[in-house]
Amino acid sequence: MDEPKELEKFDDKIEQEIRIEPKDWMPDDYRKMLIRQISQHAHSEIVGMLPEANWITRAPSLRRKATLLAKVQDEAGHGLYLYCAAETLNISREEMVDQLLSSRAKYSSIFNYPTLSWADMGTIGWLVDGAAIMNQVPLCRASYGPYARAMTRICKEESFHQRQGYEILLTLCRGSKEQKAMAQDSLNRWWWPSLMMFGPNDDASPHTAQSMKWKIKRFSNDELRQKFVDVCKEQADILGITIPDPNLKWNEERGHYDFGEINWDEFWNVIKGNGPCNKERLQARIEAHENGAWVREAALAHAEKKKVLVNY
Ligand code: BYC
Repeated sequence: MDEPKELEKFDDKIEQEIRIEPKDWMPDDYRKMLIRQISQHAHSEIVGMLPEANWITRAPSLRRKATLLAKVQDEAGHGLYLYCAAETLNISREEMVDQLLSSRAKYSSIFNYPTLSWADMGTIGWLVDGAAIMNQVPLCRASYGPYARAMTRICKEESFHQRQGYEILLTLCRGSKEQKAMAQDSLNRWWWPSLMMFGPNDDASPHTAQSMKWKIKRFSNDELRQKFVDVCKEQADILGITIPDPNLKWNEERGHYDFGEINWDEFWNVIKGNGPCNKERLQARIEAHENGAWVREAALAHAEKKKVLVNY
């Protein structure tokens, strides 16, 4: 089939909500858009293990330690499903990892902030995993099959993560005055960076319009951010802590909460590599990659040996 006919068939599938699969013809730009988003999503899961890993040895009880350990392991799993989904688009794992380690690929801005207290484990689960769910549930309907299927499983686990985080905060908020103050301090530090997870405002987002046309993204950055604010306000009220935004007010006419202006200078600064922990996070990944070289070499040698045995 010539290209215009292939394109027509592709557009038709998108229109009719028929999933695009790895062996199907797809426009180059669709492939590039997916590789960009899925690989950066995978990097976010992997780098996202670092802030919480910081607290595994200091979790306050065996139950908390086991749960946090399991959560951090889940994030590794998410990274792996997503790298596999991206590999179906004809990019190798090595190339994606190289893009991350050489700062040519991004990962979520949120993981460049430090985890200073135990309450941060609760806040990350509540807000960071909460924002992730808000963004990722619609991605279960993304037009590219392998991405959508990976997201279905990831969302189930994220939902558990969100609840474990909220439960940590509920315990702190119902505890001593000092514990509640720790929860409030944590919310103060994580609230605005969590809103930044949804990306720039729609009018400053170069990819949203095309991504929505191709039904990769189903909602815009601002639509998802608004839904998140609406849900979190109610949840903060139950915890009895205050979202640090004096402009957060119910707007009867819109049926949503109005909220204050995000500090976009801070957002772009973090994305450019100048956030509080960017250098530390990247260094940790570079060291993990270098220290893991022997595992990759051993696995390859083992695979070669098996090939020889099979051929023998
Ligand atoms: N941080 O045109 P836009 C998790 C970049 S991990 C950094 O709106 P798009 C978890 C954007 O990439 C969850 N960069 O782009 C893990 C683009 O740059 P490039 C991570 C950002 O793609 C461990 C430029 O800004 N979730 O749940 O249409 C523990 C313009 O943006 C950010 C995902 O990855 C940001 N916040 O929309 C706990 C979800 N925002 O690529 C939890 C999948 C924007 O042109 N990704 N940029 O160089 C998406 O849904 C979309 O890619 C985004 C951005 C909404 C993030």
